Amino acid sequence: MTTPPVGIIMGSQSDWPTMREAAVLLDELGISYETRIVSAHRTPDRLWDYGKTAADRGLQVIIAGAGGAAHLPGMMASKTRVPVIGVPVLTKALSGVDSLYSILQMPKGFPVATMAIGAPGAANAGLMAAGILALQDAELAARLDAWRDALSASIPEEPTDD
Ligand code: RP5
Repeated sequence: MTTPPVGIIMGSQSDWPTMREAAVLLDELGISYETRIVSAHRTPDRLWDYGKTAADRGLQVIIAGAGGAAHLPGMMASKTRVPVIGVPVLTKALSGVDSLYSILQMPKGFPVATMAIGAPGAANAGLMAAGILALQDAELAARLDAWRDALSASIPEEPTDD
């Protein structure tokens, strides 16, 4: 089976409603991806195996989402040179600020491109992955430009009362 360019990984099934927003964007832009539940704490061996094989399998970008003690994106970045985009999942206890700080403050040497908390961050992760892949893919670049133009065109110039 051919490896898609993007891997979307998440710490739990409960992260999927958020991470699906990244998948929706990749679908819209015609980018294939795989999805996996990979928990830093509950399935550490799965995390290690995924990171160890990511580059050789041909993954080009990993989008990693987790909530709370959100160690998945950072640990994945420590295990592979494949760029990791981190998505802090919204939490009940601390509104996702715990997730954000867990992902954001990486030590020098192991970067994670950290997005906003929650669904907007997941959607932007999809767009960020598209932008990275578009550097080497002119057709994708054109689709991404068209997507951005359509978004701009959808914004009205004046507010209404409705
Ligand atoms: C994290 O704990 C997951 O990424 C998830 O955001 C959070 C809660 O997981 P569940 O208890 O819903 O499985 O590891």
